[in-house]
Amino acid sequence: MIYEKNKYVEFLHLGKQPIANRFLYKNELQNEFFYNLDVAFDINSKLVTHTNYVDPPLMFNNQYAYRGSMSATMRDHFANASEYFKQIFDPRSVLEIGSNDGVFIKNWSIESTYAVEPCGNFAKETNELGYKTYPEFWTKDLSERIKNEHGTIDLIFAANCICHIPDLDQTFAAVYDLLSDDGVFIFEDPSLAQMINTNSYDQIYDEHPHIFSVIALKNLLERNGLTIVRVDNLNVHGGSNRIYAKKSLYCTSIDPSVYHNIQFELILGLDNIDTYHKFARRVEQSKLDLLELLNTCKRLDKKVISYGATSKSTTVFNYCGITSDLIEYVIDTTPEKIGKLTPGSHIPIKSSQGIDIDVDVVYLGAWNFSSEIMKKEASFINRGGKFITHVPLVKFI
Ligand code: JHZ
Repeated sequence: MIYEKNKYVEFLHLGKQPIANRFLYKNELQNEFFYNLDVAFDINSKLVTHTNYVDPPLMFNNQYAYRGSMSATMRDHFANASEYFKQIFDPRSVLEIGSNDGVFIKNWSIESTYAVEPCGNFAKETNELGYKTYPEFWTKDLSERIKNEHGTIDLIFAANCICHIPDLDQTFAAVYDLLSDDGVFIFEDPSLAQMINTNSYDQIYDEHPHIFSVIALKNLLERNGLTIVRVDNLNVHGGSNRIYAKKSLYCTSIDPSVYHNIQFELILGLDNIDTYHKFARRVEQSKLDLLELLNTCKRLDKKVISYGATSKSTTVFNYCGITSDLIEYVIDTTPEKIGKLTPGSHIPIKSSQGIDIDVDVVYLGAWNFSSEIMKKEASFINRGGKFITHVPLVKFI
């Protein structure tokens, strides 16, 4: 960890974990990479962060499998967000950090939108669509080059990206350099408050070295000249926060949502290590409960599969020791995942054309899309099929 070693307290150990989005063919299993996933609370900044960070190129490279546009929920989410930002900020130029397959930038004009995406497969795709995409990690050096080529930027956006970057000080300093003086930096990531409240420990995996509270972000942004001016609580990805930050020197007003979110987090105890020790105990219980439920299904000879080959389920399967013994296969719509095996647990992934008729029980790996999935899979429910989730508690739904 890059934060001061003697000032953090480890509270959660999620065991040996693989690269969450590295889906493998059978012949690739031999040299699979594993690391210890341990989580700590930084006493100074109040940041929840891993004790060791996986080297980013091991996760984000030409074979990156996660496509943001695979769900209607997220396509609509980014279309609505774009409309809204146009209305209230009317930016002359836009830059997205971590543009993935272009699910956000596709709502903006090619002429004044730039993107940064270290996964070469996706950078190529959005460059071919006409969006100038830098196939690199976000660094100070890159932000200086972009400024020299295109000038300062009015709206810098990032969704599910900032919490992926180990060095937050460098990240925020690079944003500061490129942002226009009256520009806005907007980013959204899973909310620590929601994770703690709903026991969704599977938000923690290699790609999420930090899970953000507003309290920690305030500390980290302020030491880099940026002030949080507004916070929106979003439903997506199991509960996320959208943070609006401006240059402190030019910021004239702060929305009450910032104060309200910080008060809420203080009431939850997110500034206090005891909260995290209690959370760790609930995570252990969640593992026991899920294993008991899946073992009961097995004893009753029920056919159990999983829905969505998610990064989140990589954490659950490897932490709980779930293999194809308990979950026969996983279904997913992403072409890059189909025909491969899940990381570490090596459960086969099949294409999703509805849930097969002989399936009795479906574990929701993509529990964050449960409404979309339930609607799509109404016939499974109608014929008596059952979904299982572990969020907030292990249960049938
Ligand atoms: P989903 C990824 O996490 C990784 P994951 C990343 N680190 C991150 O931060 C979050 O996203 C935002 C499939 N699916 O979005 C598509 C169906 O098959 O929960 C996806 O593979 N049918 C960048 O991987 C998966 O489920 C469907 O009907 O935990 C969902 O993955 C739907 C709705 C989804 O993210």
